[in-house]
Amino acid sequence: MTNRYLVKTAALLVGVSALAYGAMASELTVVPQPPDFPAQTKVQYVDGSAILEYKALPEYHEPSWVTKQFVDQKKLPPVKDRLPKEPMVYKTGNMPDGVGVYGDTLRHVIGGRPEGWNYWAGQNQGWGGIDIGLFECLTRTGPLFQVKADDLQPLPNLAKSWEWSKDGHKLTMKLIEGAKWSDGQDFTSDDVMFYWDDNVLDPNVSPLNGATQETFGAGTTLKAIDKYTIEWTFKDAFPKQFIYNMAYGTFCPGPAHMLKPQHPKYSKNTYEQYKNAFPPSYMNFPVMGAWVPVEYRPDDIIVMRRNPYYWKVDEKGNQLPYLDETHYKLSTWADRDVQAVAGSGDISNLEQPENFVESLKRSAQKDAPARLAFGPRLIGYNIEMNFSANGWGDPDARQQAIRELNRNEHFRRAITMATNRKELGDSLVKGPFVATYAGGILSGSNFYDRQSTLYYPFDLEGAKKELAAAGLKDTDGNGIVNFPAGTAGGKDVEISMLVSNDYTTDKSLGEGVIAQMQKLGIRVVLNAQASKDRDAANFGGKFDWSLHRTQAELASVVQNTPQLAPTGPRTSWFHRANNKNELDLMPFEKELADTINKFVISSDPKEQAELIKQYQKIYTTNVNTVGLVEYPGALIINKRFKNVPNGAPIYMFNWAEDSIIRERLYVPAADQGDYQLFKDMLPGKPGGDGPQK
Ligand code: BQZ
Repeated sequence: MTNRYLVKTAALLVGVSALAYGAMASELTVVPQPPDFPAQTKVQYVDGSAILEYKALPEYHEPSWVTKQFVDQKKLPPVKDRLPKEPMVYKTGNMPDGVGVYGDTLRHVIGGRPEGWNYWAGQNQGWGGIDIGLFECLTRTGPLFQVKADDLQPLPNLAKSWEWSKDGHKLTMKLIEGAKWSDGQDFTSDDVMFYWDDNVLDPNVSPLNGATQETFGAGTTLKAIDKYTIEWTFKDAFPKQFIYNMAYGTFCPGPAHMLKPQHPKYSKNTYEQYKNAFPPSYMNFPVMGAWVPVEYRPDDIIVMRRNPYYWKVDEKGNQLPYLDETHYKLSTWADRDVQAVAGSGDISNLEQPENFVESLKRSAQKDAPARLAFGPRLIGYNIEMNFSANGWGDPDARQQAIRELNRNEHFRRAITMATNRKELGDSLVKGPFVATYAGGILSGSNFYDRQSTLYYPFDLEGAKKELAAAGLKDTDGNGIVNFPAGTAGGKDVEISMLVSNDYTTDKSLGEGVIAQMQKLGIRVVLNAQASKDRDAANFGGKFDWSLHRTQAELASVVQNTPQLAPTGPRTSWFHRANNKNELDLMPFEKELADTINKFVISSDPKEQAELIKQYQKIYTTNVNTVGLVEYPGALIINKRFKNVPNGAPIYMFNWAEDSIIRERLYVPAADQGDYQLFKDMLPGKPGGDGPQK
C-alpha cells in the first residue's frame, strides 16, 4: 500500500462526507451505492489445501535454548516425542516470507480484563486475540479470507479430517493423534466430550461466545467412537454449515483433566465455584494454543511463553511458534491503536473511526513503525430491539410495553425514518469511510446484494406520522410521546439502550441516537456497561434496545449462521425463548428462520446466494434491526513482522488475530527487538508461580 494513497486519503478527510443524502421520502428505498473505498491490499486467493497438511517429517527442530536448558537437562522429552505422529505442517508456499527464525515477541494491547481461564464456563480473558491464541478449536475459519469462494470450507485444526455418511445425517471426525496439552497431558476425545456433555449441553453452564446445542442444529448429538474419533448425528442431511461453528468461539475444547474435577457433576462445587476455579492469577493453565500464560499483573500485562508441546511445525520440521513470547498489555481499545501506530504495541484492529485520521497520518510518514491497510466494509452498528413479548429476561410493566412497541412495525419504521445516518457517520469521521447501513448483511460481504437491501431514508415528519400510527401521542405536551392510558401508567416512552462502555464509537453513536430520538419524541437513556456485562445482559434478555457492533455472521454469513435469525430458542442476539423454552416469533421472523434453515442444509452455492438475497429483503423490509452505519477496518501491524498474509481483513470469518496465523509470524534476527520479559524460559507446572528456566 503506497504512502501516496494514505496521504491522498488523509487529505480527503477535510470534510467530504461520503454519505449520500437519502431521498427525502418515507418509501422503502434501495440503499445508496456505498462510496467507493477500494481495500488497500489485494488478497492472493488460494485453494484451502495450499495452506496446511498433516504429515510426519524426517526430523524436527526447536529453539536451541530449549534443547540446551530443558531437553539436555531431562526437563523435557526430545521435541520429536512432544509432537503428534503427524503434526500439522504449514506449507511454505502459503507463507509470504517463507520459513522463519525463532525469537522476539508479539505485543498486543487489549481493552478487556481477564475474569479467569474457564472459557468453557463463560469467562473471558480480555479479548483482543488472547482467547483466540489460547484455545484451539476443532476447525479453523479465520484464514479462509484467502480461500477461493468455490473451494470454501472450514480448515482442519484439532479435527484433522471428517467424512459424511451416505445419508448425510452422520459426520465422523478424526482428531489429531498424539497431540498434547501444554502440560504434556494427552489431547483426546475425552476433552471434546467433556466440553459437549458438561458445558454446551449442561443448562447451568453458558460457554463464552454462547455455544448451545442449536449452534450445531436442533437435536444434534455427538459421541466419542474412540480416543481420536468423534461422531456427530444431525436431524437434517448434510448440514455442512455447522462445521464452521466447530471453529473459534463455539467449539474450542478445554483440558478435561483440569476442568472435570471442578465441575459440579464430579465434585461438591457449585456452578459458580466451577466457573471461578481458575482465577487470572492461576499461571501455566494448560492450553493447546501456541503460547501459555506465565505472568499476570492486574491492570498491567499478561505475558505468555511458547508452548513446548505445540502440535504445529513448518515444512523444515521447525516446531512453531517462531515467536517465543506474547504480551497482552491491559489498557483500552483506543490505546491499542495509538500504541500500534507509535510502535510501543505491535498489532491493532483499527475499528473506531474516531482514530482513523491520526492513525492514517502517522502511518503515512516514512519513519512510521507500523503498516496500516484498510479492508472491506465489514463493521456495522445496529439498534437491536428486544422482540420477546413472552417473558425472556423477566421484563417489568414498562419493559414489557417497550417490547410490544418493538414488535409494532409502525414503531420500527418511525425509529428508522428518524435516524439521520449521514449525521451519525459525520460524527464519527468525515471522508470516504462511513456508509449508510440498513442492517443485515454488510456491504463488504461476498453474499451482499444491494438490490435486496432496502431502508426508509431519513424523514422526521414521516417518522412522526408512523409514531402516531403506532398509537403514541405526546399527551402531556413535554415533547416526549406517552404510552396509551392504561399502559405503563400512560408515562413518557423512555427506552433504555444497552451500549458497551469500552468503545468510544459505541458511546458516540449512542449519544447520536439519543439526540435524534429526542427530536422524534422518544426518550432514550444510555445503559453503558463494560463489554462483559453488556454481553451478559444481551444473552440474558435484560435490555429494551441494544446498540450492537456486528458479529461474524453479518460479515461472512457462513460463520455462526444460526445466529442470523431465531432458528432456535437461544440463537438470535435479540429474541430468545422464555424459561418455558417458548419463542413468540412474528411472521417475518419465522420467514427469516426458515430461510436460514434452508441455507444451512443447502450445498448449492447459487441457491445459497439466492436464499441470502431473500433473507436480506425480508430483514430490511421489516426493519429487523435499525441499521446505522458501516465502515471498513484497518489492520495495523509493526513492520518488523514477516509472514503477514496480504490483505488480511480485521474481520471476516473471524478477527485478524486468527486470520493472520500468528504462530507463523517471525522477525528476522537482525530486526528482533529486546522486548522479551522471560527470555529462554518455558511455562512451569499448572498453578505454579510462572515460567521456569
Ligand atoms: C478483536 C476482538 C478479538 C467480542 C471483542 C469485544 C468483546 C465482544 C468482540 C476486536 C475485541 C476487539 O472485540 O474489539 O478488535 O481484537 O476483541 O476477540 O468487543 O466485548 O464480546 O464479541 O470480539
